[in-house]
Amino acid sequence: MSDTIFGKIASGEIAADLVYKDEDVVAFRDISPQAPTHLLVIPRKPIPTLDAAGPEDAALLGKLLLVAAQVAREAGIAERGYRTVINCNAEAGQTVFHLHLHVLGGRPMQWPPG
Ligand code: DGP
Repeated sequence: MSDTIFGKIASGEIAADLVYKDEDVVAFRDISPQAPTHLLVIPRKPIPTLDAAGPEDAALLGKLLLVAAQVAREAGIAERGYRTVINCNAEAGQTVFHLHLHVLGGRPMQWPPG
């Protein structure tokens, strides 16, 4: 298992406000929300970045997106709209090196992102 904070959340070693879990994926509320709804969807597998994912992860990456859509619907933000974001490496702002997908909603989003 990963040594990152998200690996510890996935294993249950550290608590988080979980909104979804199954054998492959966990989703929980971001500790520092950037929108009224800000969820994180992570694989249990400790893939450090999107760049480190390989063809063997294709089904898992697809599942992350489907879980993101499910938790967005359950959070009540799907109809108005929401944004999914994966920050990859330092220049994109990645700070936790366990792959995670942000689900942000509940307010209008700007484009392009800053
Ligand atoms: P990123 O910048 O893409 O690596 O996003 C990391 C996010 O993780 C950031 O929005 C804050 C969140 N975060 C960091 N530590 C914790 C934690 O211990 N618990 C929870 N729930 N979220 C965390």
